[in-house]
Amino acid sequence: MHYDPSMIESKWQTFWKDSKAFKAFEDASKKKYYILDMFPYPSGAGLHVGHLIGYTATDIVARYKRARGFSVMHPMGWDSFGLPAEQYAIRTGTHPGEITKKNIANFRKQLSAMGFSYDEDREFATSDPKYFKWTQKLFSILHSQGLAYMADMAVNYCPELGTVLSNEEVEDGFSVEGGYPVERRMLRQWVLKITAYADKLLEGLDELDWPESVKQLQRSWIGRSEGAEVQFAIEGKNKTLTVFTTRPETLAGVTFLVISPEHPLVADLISANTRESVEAYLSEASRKSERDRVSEGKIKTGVFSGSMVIHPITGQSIPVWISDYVVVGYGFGAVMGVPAHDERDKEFAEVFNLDIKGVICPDSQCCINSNFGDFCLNGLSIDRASDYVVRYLEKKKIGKAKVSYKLRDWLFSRQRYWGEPFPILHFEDGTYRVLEDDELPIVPPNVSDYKPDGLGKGPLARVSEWVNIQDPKTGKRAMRETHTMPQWAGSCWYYLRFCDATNDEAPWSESKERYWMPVDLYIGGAEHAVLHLLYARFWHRVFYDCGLVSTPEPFKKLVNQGLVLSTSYRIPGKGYVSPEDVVERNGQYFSKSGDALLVRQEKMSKSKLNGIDPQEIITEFGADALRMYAMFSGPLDKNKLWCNQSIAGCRRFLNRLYELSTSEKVCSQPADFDANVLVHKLIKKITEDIETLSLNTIPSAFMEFLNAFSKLPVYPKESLEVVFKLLAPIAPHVAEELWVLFGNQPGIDHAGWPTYDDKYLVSAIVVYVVQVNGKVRSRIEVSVEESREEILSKAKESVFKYLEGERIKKEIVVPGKLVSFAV
Ligand code: ANZ
Repeated sequence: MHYDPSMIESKWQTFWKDSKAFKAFEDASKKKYYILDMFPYPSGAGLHVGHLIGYTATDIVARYKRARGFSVMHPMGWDSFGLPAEQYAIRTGTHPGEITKKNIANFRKQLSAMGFSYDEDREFATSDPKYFKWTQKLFSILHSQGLAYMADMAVNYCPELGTVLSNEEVEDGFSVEGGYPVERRMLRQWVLKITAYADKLLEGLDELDWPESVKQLQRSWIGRSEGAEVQFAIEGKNKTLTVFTTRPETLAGVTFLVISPEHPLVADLISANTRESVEAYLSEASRKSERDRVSEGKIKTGVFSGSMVIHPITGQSIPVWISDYVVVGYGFGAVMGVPAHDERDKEFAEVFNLDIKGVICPDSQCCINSNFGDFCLNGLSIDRASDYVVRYLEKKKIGKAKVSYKLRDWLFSRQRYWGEPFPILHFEDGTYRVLEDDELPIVPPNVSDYKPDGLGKGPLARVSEWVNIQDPKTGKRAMRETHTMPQWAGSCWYYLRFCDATNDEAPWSESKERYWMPVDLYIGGAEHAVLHLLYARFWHRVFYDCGLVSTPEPFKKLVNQGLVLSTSYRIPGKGYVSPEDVVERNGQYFSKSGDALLVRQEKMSKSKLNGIDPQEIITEFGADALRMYAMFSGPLDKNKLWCNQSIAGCRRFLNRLYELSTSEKVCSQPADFDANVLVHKLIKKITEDIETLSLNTIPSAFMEFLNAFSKLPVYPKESLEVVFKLLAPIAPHVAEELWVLFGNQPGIDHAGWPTYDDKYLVSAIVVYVVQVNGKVRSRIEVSVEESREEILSKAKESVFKYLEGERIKKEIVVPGKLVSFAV
């Protein structure tokens, strides 16, 4: 019989859908397994093959765990608020909700063509009022915990996008989304106090089964530094300047102070003759992005403020400078300049000719030049001197131990239309009120103009009848908040909503959360290493502290999938060429018009014309072949090069299996020893590969198996049924089809997972005779995979008493038979 995926695949997809084959139940008698993908933003471009790699991996594990008797939850949903839909709306005048609906329908169709085993009853979109009602509610919980506040903040404002961006959304002074210039502005914003959770977010990392690289990224993003704060009295003013230092032991080497241009004391420090130069410098600095200001290698700039401070140890007057290499939001936005021991301070001192005074001996790494009465560090090691200084500062009440974090509070306002409105009413007297549960959801009004206003208020501000209301609860005149939440809001808790997706009374119920959480395996792209994964951990930890969830961390095990690369062709200086328009001559590549082409392996993208449409692959090879190939292409967490020929190879394997299973050599006799050896070896291999997520070696294991199995005189039905079960997670359609063709009830995922019997694996064990000087002294059992070194070491151990005190002159290994020592 001939294998035709186009007939088989849609048939089984309909069957699974209609029979709700993958519905997840809170079954107390079973162990649960919650397996989650990072849900997609439903873009207009449709599903990307990059999505498919991760989604196929999770689906394999989900189907495997189901077969092993777990109660599996494998859901899918849509992260559907976001800028692209809004920008499309601006260009076309279509409501972003309409666009989103269309895109979701397309994504759903594409995913279902892959045969993924989602519990469809749990599907939701974050832009649905039924969902964001609870996002608004959760914001009010954060607010009630004192973790949401309003502040005038220097923000990253992107005029082109018409919105404020978080630090994470800005790279080198340009927006990550779209690459537009970003400038600094003051705006009144909602801010979430993630800094209050810095230590908890650090500690929580230790217990997680995550890639070390991701944990390290989060640690350095949080950036915990231990040190001290030191106060310097400003000369002639009754004020002090406080700095943060990680090197208190260098205190005697301070020859100047530097503050950031935005420091609140700048105005106090200016003198009549520095006013002009300081103001010029401040306006210059305000035009630079933060990244430009602090980047290394640039010539330091700065200006003398006009004031001096008194050095607390030496009593000397030292100048206060203003420079943009000092970061406004870090520590106190002020630095004690120790040019002898800090590179940036040294560069600064060299530009402005400031004193340099060494206080640490470069050879002994001990303190020198630091003896001033009751303050004496000379001869002390750095650590001891540091402790001494901190105690000294505390005693004199001019400083104390201090921990600083790189992490800043999270700017949570966006000036956009297509996001969650805040559940906030502002009153004329400047106060505000958080809306109560019975007032939610607050749904954005329908508008026809989504353009940003450039004033930092957001498009909602133009809808006067929506903004200006009489508060039904207080009777006061009130204005709605016109900012919206950032896209991260919806993805901060979606994994909790999946536990109880249709609950109208609460975001989730306690019992369901307790059953399903934490997520056992979470797979997604490495680009979320900090943003989404840090924000979600933050919300979750707050919920945990409020008693709303049962685990401190949401995602137990995390795997980052690698990127999919594909060959791109480019005419240097001109642009990309589609692969169809490429001609090969003697290993060289040319465009049809004869230009020599640059051939590269790059991340797949539309703009590089090297994208692959999953739908085309499915039409040509079938979803099962594509699923198999998605694993075959390489280890899950590594980048991989897309190769259509290998998909054809996967398809040929499925053809052969199908033909073999429907051939006349299929018999109903019990499997003999030879058949069992092959089958049980396969069971062991596939089971271990799925357990360890070494999914890339599964397809070749099946291919090797089939090569050997096809040589058997007959094909026992019971052996093939085991093979179908093993294949079901990877190529579920064909596995289900053959399973049913063999006379079984549909639902192979629920038919149990085969186990192997060691007695059939013995063929993989070889017995070696061990000789010493020609005499047989022992026998050892070794697996066939063992290396020569391992065999020799086992052999030596077994004849230890004959080798003791002897010199081995010769060692011989005859593979599969004999080890011989001459002593
Ligand atoms: C004196 C000193 C001497 C410093 C020395 C370093 C080396 P991390 O490790 O990143 O926490 N600093 C403090 N606040 C700053 C700000 N707002 N912008 C830029 N730099 C700032 O760095 C802490 C060190 O960075 C602090 O320790 C301070 O310089 C500087 F040999 O103080 B140090």
